[in-house]
Amino acid sequence: MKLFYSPGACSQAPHIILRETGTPFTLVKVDLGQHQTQEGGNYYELNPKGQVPLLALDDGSTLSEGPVIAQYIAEQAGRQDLLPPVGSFARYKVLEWQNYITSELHKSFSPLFNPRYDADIKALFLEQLGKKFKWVDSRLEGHAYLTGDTFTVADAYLFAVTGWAPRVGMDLSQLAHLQAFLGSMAQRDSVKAALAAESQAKSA
Ligand SMILES: N[C@@H](CCC(=O)N[C@@H](CS)C(=O)NCC(=O)O)C(=O)O
Repeated sequence: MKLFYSPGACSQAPHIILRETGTPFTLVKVDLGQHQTQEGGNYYELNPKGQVPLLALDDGSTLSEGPVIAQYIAEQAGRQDLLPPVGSFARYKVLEWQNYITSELHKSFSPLFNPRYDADIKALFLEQLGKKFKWVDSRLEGHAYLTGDTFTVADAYLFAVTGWAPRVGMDLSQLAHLQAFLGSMAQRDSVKAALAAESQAKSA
């Protein structure tokens, strides 16, 4: 399978899960500004939404929406630690986080990256995001990961979006539990490998 991604974008979450599960895959970088893939194709033809990530299966079918891609990869690999089984309450707790991260964190960053939003609006989003991260920090107290001491797909997603904070001038250094989480994540081989591959691609 192929993962269409952009270095440092939300596609980093399914990228980490691909490596975590040992799934064979090829990374294909997308120039989001030019809508071109590194293979030279028009990205809109693959994904009319124009966004990363996109997973392309060997049979030609595609799947978009990062949180769903990560779930698909975890389930295909039979990794119930990354996403608990259908019907279990633990699964809903992971999905609860997936939904929170996508709707409350991920999309609150979008205006901060958009030059067309004015400074007042950006300040409001920064303030709201700051409160949300403070709450996330409180939920991490006493355990390594979001739903306990087991790493799940939601942790990869939180890691990817939290990485954007320095780029928008958000200082999260006082959030001790969140910092401990980032430290644990940085120790994982899957995360190290994903960051190395993306950073190499960025400078290429
Ligand atoms: N709902 C989509 C959102 C994906 C998304 O926001 N991707 C960003 C990068 S993090 C992107 O491709 N932005 C370029 C664009 O929207 O044109 C998902 O969760 O996968």
